Amino acid sequence: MVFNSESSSVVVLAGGVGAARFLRGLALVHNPKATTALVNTGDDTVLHGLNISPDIDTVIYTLSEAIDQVRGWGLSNETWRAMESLKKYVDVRPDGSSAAPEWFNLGDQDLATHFYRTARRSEGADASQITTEIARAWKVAQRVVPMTNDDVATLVELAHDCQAGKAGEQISFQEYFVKYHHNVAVRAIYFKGAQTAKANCLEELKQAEVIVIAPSNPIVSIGPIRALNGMDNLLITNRDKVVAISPIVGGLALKGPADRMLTELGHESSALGVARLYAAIASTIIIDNVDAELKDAIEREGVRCIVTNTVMSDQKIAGELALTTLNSVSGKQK
Ligand code: FO1
Repeated sequence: MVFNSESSSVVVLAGGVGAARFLRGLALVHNPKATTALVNTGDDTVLHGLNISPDIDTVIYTLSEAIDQVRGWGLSNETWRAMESLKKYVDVRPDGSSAAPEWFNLGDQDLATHFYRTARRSEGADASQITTEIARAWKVAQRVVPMTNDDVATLVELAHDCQAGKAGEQISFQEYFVKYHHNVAVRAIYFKGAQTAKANCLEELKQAEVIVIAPSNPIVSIGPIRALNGMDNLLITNRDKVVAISPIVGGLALKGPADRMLTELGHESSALGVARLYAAIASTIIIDNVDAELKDAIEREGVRCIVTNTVMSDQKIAGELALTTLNSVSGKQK
C-alpha cells in the first residue's frame, strides 16, 4: 500500500488532551480533510442543565487553536462571570438539588457551545450532526465524529468508603474526574449503554488506510470506544493497520489518572501494560525513548514496537510522532 498524505484516509480513536495534541501534529503531515477523529463521549454529562461533551470540545478547540493550553480544556482568554453570579444560588438551593454545581466550571465563552449543543439536542438533532456544526463553526477541517449518537456514560465504581461515597457505589465520570479530582481509588469502570449503542464510523474504519489509537487513557477514553457494539471485533479484524501510541511514559501518565487507574484495575502502569491491553487490536505500538528497554518484552507480546519521542511538547515533535505513526503501518518504518 503506497501511503498518500493527501488522499489516504486516517481514523484516529481519540479521547481528550493527548489525542487533540496528536491530531494537531497529524495535520502537519497529513491532509486534515482525509483525517477523521472518532471521539470518546463516555465523559459526556448534563450539568447546569446543559449537555456537555468534554472530549469532543477539547478536540475541536485544540484543532481550532482556541484551547486554553494550561487547563487543557475550555477556551483561552476565558472569563467566569456566569460562574461568579451562580454562587448566590448555591446558598438558596434545596438539599439534593443538582442545580448550580459550582465544582464544574463553565467559562462565559464556552457556555455558547453548551447552549448550542443543548438547544440542538432538544430539537432532536443527533450528536454527529451537532458535532459537525460545531466543528464547522470553529473552522476545523478534520471530520470530528462522536463515537456513537447514543447515550453512553462512563461510571466509576469506588474501591473504598471515601469522600465520594461508599465502596461499591458508582459515580459519574465527571464527579470522579473533577468533583473528586480523581483522588479516589477505583474498583471497576462501566460504560453504561455501550453494548446497545450504535458505533459511528464502522465503515470508515474498514476503509481507512491507518487507524491510530491516540495517546489517550486506555481505560476511560479508548475503553468506551472499544466497548461499543462491534467495535472491538472490527479492530481485531483490521489489526494490521491499527497502531497505538502509549500514553504512559516512564510508568506515568503525562496528564490525568491513567497510571493510577491502570494499577487500581490490576494492569501494569507502563508501556508494556498498555501494549498488553492493546495486543488484540493493534499490530504496532509506539513508545517513548525512556521506555526503550521495554521494546523486547512488548514484541514478545506479539506487538511490533517502535521507540521514539512521544512527548509532544511542541507541534514539531507532534508532527514527527504523527509521521512515524503513519509510516509504522505502511511498513516503511523499520
Ligand atoms: N475539568 C476540571 O478539572 N474542572 C472543571 O471545572 C472542568 C469543566 C469543564 C467544562 C467543559 C468541558 O468541556 C470540560 C471541563 N473539564 C473540567 C475537563 C473535563 O472534565 C475533562 O476534559 C474530561 O472529561 C476528561 O478528559
